[in-house]
Amino acid sequence: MVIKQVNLETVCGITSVLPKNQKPEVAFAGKSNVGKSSLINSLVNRKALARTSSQPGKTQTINFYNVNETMYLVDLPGYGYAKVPQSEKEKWGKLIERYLHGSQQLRAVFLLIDIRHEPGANDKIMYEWICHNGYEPIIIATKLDKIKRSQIQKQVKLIREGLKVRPGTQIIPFSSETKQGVAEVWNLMESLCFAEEKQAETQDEA
Ligand SMILES: Nc1nc2c(ncn2[C@@H]2O[C@H](COP(=O)(O)OP(=O)(O)O)[C@@H](O)[C@H]2O)c(=O)[nH]1
Ligand SMILES: [Mg+2]
Repeated sequence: MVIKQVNLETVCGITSVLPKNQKPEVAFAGKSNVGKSSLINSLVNRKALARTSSQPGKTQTINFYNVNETMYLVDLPGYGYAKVPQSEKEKWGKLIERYLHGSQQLRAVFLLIDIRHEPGANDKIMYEWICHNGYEPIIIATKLDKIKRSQIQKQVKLIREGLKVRPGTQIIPFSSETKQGVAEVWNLMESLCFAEEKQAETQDEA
């Protein structure tokens, strides 16, 4: 997709009313520091639209980025930040649950996992939780530039087995440094968000 315009349209905290958007949404989940903000910046070709930081746990809101007035990229709160009290974690959990359960426009959920590491307990919980809400998570294995090419298959297998992914689950290696995977993620997002429109167009043309 050619990015003509992108803006942070809605920011929701634990007490917010979630927006009833009229355009398709895709959401991104993952542990703090996994590279979620960097991924969103890469996808929309901006350096600092979504804040990136080496201080994890700061952006505890659901952020809706409007892309070209045609769809939304939805940044979910990062989990696994140890310094946060349990009561806060539960509130974020409820907020994410409220969103996954309530969105009428959510077409896909991407779960980000650092390609260098085996998925942790929270990653497994998140994976199951997304499935439980009726979505088939697509895995993005981040920070691809940090491993050798020869390690990729082994690490992907580690993620596949660690999360016990459902058969047919896609795992896309990705790097915000080299932009590897950007085109693949966009192809997927476009087919998930606009497949019906495309079909209608082809029918019109015929
Ligand atoms: N080498 C490398 N570093 C990355 C990549 N993605 C994110 N980072 C770094 O990881 C840290 C956390 O990234 P951020 O996007 O803020 O993670 P978030 O907490 O999931 O939003 C930052 O220092 C980023 O520069 C990547 O693909 N490659
Ligand atoms: Mg972030």
